[in-house]
Amino acid sequence: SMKALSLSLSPTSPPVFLTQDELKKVAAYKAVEFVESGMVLGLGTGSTAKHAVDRIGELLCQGKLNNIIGIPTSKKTQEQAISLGIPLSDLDTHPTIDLAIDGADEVDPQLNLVKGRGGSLLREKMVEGACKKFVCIVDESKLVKYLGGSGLALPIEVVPFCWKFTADKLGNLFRDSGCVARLRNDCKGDPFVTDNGNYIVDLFLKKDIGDLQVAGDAILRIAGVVEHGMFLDMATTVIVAGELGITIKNK
Ligand code: ABF
Repeated sequence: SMKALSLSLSPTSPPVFLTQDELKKVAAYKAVEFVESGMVLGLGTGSTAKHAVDRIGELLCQGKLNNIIGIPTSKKTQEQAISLGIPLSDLDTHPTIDLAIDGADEVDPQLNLVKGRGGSLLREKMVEGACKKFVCIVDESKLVKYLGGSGLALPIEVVPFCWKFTADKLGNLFRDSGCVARLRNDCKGDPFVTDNGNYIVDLFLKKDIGDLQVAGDAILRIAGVVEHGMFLDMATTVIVAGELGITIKNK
């Protein structure tokens, strides 16, 4: 059952309008309230998760948290955590994670997610799949009626070898949905390369793709595909920060 709890940010004072980045920070700080000393923590990637990692570093530094072990979901987050003095480990050493905090690109009403606009979906899926609790943090702009509904792409990590062949197969899979498959480029116009040395094919879906589990399995059956950006039934909690307050949705 899904329960939603709305908390007003300022019940008595007049409304304060927050920027999108401030909303991300509100969601991130709320999630960090779930962190307890001694936990093994999955550390997310992206501009929302960055606030959570900063906050964890701050609480460690102030001595309000102790014995935390972080498992980063990207090289970027690894660097951030190191700069904050957060002790780090990996999934080989810590195959079970107490809690992960990470952002998303889209959240549907069942708390299914699209992730990977930041390019770190594979490590995120490995880490968040190993968590007892996965708290996803978003501002309200990430809420969609169905995955793909924001018009943003569904990212797929593929091996560089003959990526066009893989991209064509991906596009054909969703041809009925008017799908366009496009290789992601970096700012220089070269292929974007993930932390794992792979490429990303972005699938632009024109409409609802139906059963997400079926679609995800079909994507994974294509040779050359490493992982897709749908995180189905993985988030245990989604914290949404909006202009009217924080909403906490539990699976
Ligand atoms: C990570 O960062 C990714 O899974 C997702 O693609 C992205 C969201 O970034 P932001 O918080 O900057 O919107 O969570």
